[in-house]
Amino acid sequence: MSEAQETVETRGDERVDLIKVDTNNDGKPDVWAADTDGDGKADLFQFDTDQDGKVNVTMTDLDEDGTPDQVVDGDGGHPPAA
Ligand SMILES: [Ca+2]
Ligand SMILES: [Ca+2]
Ligand SMILES: [Ca+2]
Repeated sequence: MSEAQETVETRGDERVDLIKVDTNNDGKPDVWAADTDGDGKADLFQFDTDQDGKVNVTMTDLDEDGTPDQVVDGDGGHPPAA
């Protein structure tokens, strides 16, 4: 983990997790797709790649065209709600 964590820009501030998946069935979600601006479409995607419950990779799709516009290590300043 780097100390100066990058922050990603999101479309809005009202995070709603549309998808939360526990891919390895350890009881903790490891893939998230969230809507931050209330339009019902996911624009923030996060992945816990080492299964410690903390996000390792964050992607935002600012124009919601399905292609990530920004990808950073860590949670990008947007930790998932517990
Ligand atoms: Ca959205
Ligand atoms: Ca992790
Ligand atoms: Ca995009």
